[in-house]
Amino acid sequence: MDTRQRAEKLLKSLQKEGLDGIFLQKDANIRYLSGFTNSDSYLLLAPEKRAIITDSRYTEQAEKECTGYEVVRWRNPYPSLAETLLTLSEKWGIKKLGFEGAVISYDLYTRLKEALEGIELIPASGLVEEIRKIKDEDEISLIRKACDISDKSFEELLGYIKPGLSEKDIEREFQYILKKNGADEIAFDIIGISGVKTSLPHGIPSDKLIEAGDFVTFDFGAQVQGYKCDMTRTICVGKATDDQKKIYDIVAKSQKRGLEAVRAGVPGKLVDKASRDVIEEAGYGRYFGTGLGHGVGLEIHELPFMSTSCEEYLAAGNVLTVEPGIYLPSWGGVRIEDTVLVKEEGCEILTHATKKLIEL
Ligand SMILES: [Mn+2]
Repeated sequence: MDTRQRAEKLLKSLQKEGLDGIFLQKDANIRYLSGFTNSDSYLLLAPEKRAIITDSRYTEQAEKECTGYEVVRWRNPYPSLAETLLTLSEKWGIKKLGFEGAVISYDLYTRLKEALEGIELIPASGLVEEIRKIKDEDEISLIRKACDISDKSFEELLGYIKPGLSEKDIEREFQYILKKNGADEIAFDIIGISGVKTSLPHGIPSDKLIEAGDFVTFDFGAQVQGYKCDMTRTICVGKATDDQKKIYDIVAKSQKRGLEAVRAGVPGKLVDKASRDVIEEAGYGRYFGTGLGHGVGLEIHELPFMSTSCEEYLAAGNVLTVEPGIYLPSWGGVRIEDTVLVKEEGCEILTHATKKLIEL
């Protein structure tokens, strides 16, 4: 799907909402609709009209990247953003303008409200995100590539890990390996934590040294042309104890059940339940505090979500994570996470690193 087709889809949503146009600030939405790969810019869209509003740092780039868009430069010596928006809206005949209430600051909203006389500002968050939930072939192939790079890089990293290195040493090496293997960027800050710190679902790598017997959890992903992979593996440095094996096996079984439950037409909360039941039946339900998974694409966390309360039905073309975990304070934790593509009859797992407990 090219950016013009994506814009057409959004225009249909605007029509349904009774809007004449929409003003966007979220980078991922702007990239999706226009191909613009940088930041700090805005997009204005109305029937037959599309503009990127940016400043002199990005105008040349936007002109090259955003086919079909008028590139409007604002900031010194040109008028303020609010005035720019007013001029365009009047020219394009916009009376009801949607904006991302969940994204723009109160300050910007206040400035726009003051300046846009005669134009109704209507909160309309999530319209682009709703379209982005279903990935097209091009998007899937980029996510696939990001997943392949992530798998390959993890395999390579395993040869580097040994007791005496710090979490930060390993994080730095991992970033290097991911980029060397073709990642444009790291999809998000790598979580590479060890020992008792593995009970922190989003722990931060520190100077802590890896010790023999430590669990080490890696939550990581490559990014390719904006598209992300999100995966987690927990390994043991040295021989795992019976307790470590026991917790690992419960999470692995839970993750497998979750994967088996993913398919189009199932509400997210049922997939969450299939996976969560395994952990609850083993008596660790209270140590699995997160939802089971989330959509992934241009953003690391996007629609749809899978948690105990998600009524939304999965659809073919969703790309999701399945990531149960058990986190035992002051002891440690295990999380196993794959990125998967939802299909009519099940799912395709896009991350392939082994889920057997690795004992280095
Ligand atoms: Mn995740």
